[in-house]
Amino acid sequence: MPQLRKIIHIDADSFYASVETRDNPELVGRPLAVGGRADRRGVIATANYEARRFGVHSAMAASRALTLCPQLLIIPPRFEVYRAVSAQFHGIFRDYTHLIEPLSLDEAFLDVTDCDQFQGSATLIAADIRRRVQAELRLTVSAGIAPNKFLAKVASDWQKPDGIFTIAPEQVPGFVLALPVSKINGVGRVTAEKLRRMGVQTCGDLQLLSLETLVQRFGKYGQRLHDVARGIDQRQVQTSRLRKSISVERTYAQDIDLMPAMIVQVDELLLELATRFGKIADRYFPTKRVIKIKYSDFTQTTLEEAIGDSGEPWNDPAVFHRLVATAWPRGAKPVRLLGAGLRLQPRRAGELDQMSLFEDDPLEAQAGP
Ligand code: DCP
Ligand code: MG
Repeated sequence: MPQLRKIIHIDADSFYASVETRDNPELVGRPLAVGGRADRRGVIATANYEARRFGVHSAMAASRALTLCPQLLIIPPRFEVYRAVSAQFHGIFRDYTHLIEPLSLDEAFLDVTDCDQFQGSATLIAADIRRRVQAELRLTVSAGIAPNKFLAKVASDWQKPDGIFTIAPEQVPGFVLALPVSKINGVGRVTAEKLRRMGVQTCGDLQLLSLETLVQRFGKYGQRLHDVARGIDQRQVQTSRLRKSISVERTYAQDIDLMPAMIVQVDELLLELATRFGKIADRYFPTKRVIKIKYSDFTQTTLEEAIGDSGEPWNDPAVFHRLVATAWPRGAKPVRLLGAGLRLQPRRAGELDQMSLFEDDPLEAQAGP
């Protein structure tokens, strides 16, 4: 029997938007989104709950959001502020535990198994964290409390926004029975549809499939499905994580449809990639070069190629140019986004990178010219 842990998952409510309303109170009550400009093909990073009522959501084109909600106010992101707020969240978390795993700027797992405040009640600890975030930062975060990471994350979403929800160990078997499989991290539209065709909609249904069947249909992920269907998740809260890749990408205001223009853009991406990689080059070496292309119709393709030992530098522009020239004809349509990246290996076994999540903010990469 594995030791039961006490895990809290914290997730700020409509994070970027809440920070903006906090700092600009006249925006309270208005439908608001943070994102790029509609006339520059911007994308919505997040919307407040007023805007969500109109169907506006993250990753939606800003132009589409304005169609759904014409009075929507879209403001540009202020990443430095969100990063500073995130650091303040972590300052509060550290008063309860040092076992903190950040998932993004506004989301983290906390392992409070060994925290003895509030007689060790994880629910009371989470309530206290929520109280302090409200009092000190004037923001709301939702909290989920459970014996493992999988369930804690489900729980934080359960009463969102401004919610708190606990799944006690003895409630786990009952709770998972009716839990839709779409709530499982990693089950996207495709897997959910595949499961639905197998007659599976809830974790209860999923429990009826044997491990053999699941592994046969889903490969390695089958074991994971078998576990989480029963509310089992042994993953530890990881205070630091290994970086596997690094990349930069840009969405363009105007589609690019000529190879010379793409080459110019790739060179710009390489300069930025070199700066970013430079900060971690003492700990990681690149094993592959990667090019990502998103076409005007939003289909995308990636091409990666191992870096040989012929001695040319990883950022040899000629090689990246060739990758783009090889990948582009697959879609042969105008290009709205280009990305360049590297797959990485740690130089020493066990090398960890504390800051990876913060350097890798995908949104930052989205702020196009
Ligand atoms: N974000 C983004 N693009 C996405 C998803 C998120 O830029 N596709 C950014 C903006 C969000 C922040 O990350 O404010 C946190 O993401 P969440 O998924 O936690 O969304 P929110 O905090 O905005 O809303 P919720 O209340 O649902 O947690
Ligand atoms: Mg959030």
